[in-house]
Amino acid sequence: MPPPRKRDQKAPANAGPTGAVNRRVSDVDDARAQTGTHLTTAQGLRLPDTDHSLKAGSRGPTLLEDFHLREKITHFDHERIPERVVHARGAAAHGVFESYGTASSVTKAAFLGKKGTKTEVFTRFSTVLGSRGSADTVRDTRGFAVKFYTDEGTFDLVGNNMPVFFIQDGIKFPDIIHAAKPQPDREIPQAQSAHDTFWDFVSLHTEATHHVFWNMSDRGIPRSFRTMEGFGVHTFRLVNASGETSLVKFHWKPVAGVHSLVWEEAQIAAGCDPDFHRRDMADGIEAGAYLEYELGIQVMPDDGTDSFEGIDLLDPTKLVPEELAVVQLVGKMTLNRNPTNYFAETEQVAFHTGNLVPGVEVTNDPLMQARLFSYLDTQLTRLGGPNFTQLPINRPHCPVNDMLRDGMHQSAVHTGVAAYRPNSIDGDEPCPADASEGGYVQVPRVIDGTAVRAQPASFDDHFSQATMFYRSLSAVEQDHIVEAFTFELGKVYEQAIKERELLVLANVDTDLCRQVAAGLGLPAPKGEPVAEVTPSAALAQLPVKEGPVAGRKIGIIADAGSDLAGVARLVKDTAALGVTALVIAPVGGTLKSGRRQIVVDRTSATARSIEFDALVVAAGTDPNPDLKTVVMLQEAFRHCKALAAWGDGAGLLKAAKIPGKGPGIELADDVDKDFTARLSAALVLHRAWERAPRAGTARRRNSGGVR
Ligand code: HDE
Repeated sequence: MPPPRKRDQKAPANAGPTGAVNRRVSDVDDARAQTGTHLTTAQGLRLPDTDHSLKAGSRGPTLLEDFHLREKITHFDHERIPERVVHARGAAAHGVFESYGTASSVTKAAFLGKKGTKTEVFTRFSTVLGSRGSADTVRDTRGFAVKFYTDEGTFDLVGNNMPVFFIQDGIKFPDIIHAAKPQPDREIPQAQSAHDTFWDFVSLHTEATHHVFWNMSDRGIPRSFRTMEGFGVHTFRLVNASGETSLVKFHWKPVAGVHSLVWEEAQIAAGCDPDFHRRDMADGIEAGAYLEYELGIQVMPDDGTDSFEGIDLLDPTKLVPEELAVVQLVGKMTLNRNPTNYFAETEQVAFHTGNLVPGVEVTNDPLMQARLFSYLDTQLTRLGGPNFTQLPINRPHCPVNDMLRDGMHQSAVHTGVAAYRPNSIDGDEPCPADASEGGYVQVPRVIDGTAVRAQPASFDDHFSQATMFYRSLSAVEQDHIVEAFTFELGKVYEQAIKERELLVLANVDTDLCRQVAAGLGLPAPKGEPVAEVTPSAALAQLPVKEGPVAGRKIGIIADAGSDLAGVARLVKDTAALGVTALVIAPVGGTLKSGRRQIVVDRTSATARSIEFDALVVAAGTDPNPDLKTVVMLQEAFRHCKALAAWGDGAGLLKAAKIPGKGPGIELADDVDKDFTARLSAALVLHRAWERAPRAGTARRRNSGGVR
């Protein structure tokens, strides 16, 4: 807290005229919580003992007089704040955004200006439905919220990993969330949509269909945060220096490619490692494998129609296919620093769709309009008052002079007496001037209309883009959607809800509906799906575009009898590619052979296949594995991951009933360059999808099988 300033004192260089100093999270001394070398009370009183309460005799009752006990317990009792009403489960990282300088023709936003302009960012990823302690890998939409600390003020791009949303009007948000969160009688199920109220809602509000298809697709179970796309969802209005406007959709394109888990893997991870995604991000950053995403914009003319190629740009259940408006890359975000303290940063960060900068404006999308109210409002309860912008993580990284005063948890010590403007009293305390340059001025817009609770007719098409999405996917991805619908509806108790959702599916794709109905043991109803859609190749995750191998993880199965020189070489060679190799052995400690020693990273009891993108068996390893190792290898095989062995290590694969050859199975005599290169090529492909078990369908709409 800055000391009170006398009238004749100069403000510190980084202070606004009110004296409120702009500080960053790194200014830990500001909190006066971890200074000095001795334990103290919150008042700074040194404490010789914090393990024993003050009692009337060593076996007597505790004295009310014990102020230290009371302070310690009282503070503890109030350590929790309300979790976010949605997106409670999240993880975040700091980073930097660098402009490519390619957006300046459409926006005057300084952070998108000159090539090379750098802006600090804080990005929080989240699931929507689960509580703060729920599992990372549940089937759900993921939040992708980025705070840009720009020189012109903070800009928040509060997006998701899917380009569309369940509802068209924000007034329905409490309803969809009540339906999707655990049911209120028993608070079951946690963090998932596979239950009656969710399917009741989405089958009654068919505008949700497109988003439901994204959730049931592989996008609902991302492999990691680093392999997720992000979308601003709504249409934004960008304004350039000449005042010309365009309508845009924001996209984040992960440099590592777009990859997902398979359903069984997601379920195993939810039990074995509920922190799967946050651990992956934190470990990756710590190991120097930073997360990278390019920001892109689809630019559409702002011609007064708010539509483009027949697509209503104000309807958040619709996307604009990339084939109609290419995604132009305008910059790159690199997440390169883990938070120091989860609560201070990740939990207390407050995003707000109304945090805009000159050059970025909103549109009339009725979902976006409701959000503009909600994000500020929710912080009042969650962060306990109106001063949450003073929390270190929420402070702008530019001067602030807001003329806001007082309120709960006020931590600025404002000087002067005239907290209004203009004023003639605080003489040498000049009140802030109007920003004649660089101020935020909305582009003048004509607003005219009759007050009605109604929506345009164009919002009535609930199915055609769901059909387009489904038919744009590869056969493997389509199979996954069939399986996901069959699983989720199979968890629904009410027959009427299943039947109603089948009717929705019948209006999207007849064959899909037939397959799901067969899985549920119900007749397939007849619908009227649109006859013709133009598929959008950009919506499919397969075929995989070769991405970087860095950031991938392999497990090397070895024991005391293994070729430890080969193990050491593989660890070294893969590390050079940015791949983390962990050694898995029957017991912990060190594997020793002669003078060579290899530290065991995982035992067969602590390792599980889900952690690895590939498993490799070392030569010399006992070919009679324990059951856990067999399960691990079989899971990796079922999940289409790369499997490899050198020398007689292949015997262990055989013992686990893994075929001796086939897609994604790499065997070699020795660890050499060729072996590492083949392993790396398999990793880059993410999975050997050719091994995927096929759902019972002969029909393949998209040019047959995996393309
Ligand atoms: Fe949110 N949303 N939302 N949302 N949302 C919140 O804000 C809300 C919507 C999104 O990591 C809340 O601080 C309404 C769409 C993310 O802290 C709350 C509506 C999209 C996050 C809220 C929507 C999102 C939130 C809860 C419909 C994608 C997590 C706590 C009108 C474009 C941000 C909070 C973080 C969080 C309201 C719809 C994304 C209650 C009313 C569409 C990523 O204010």
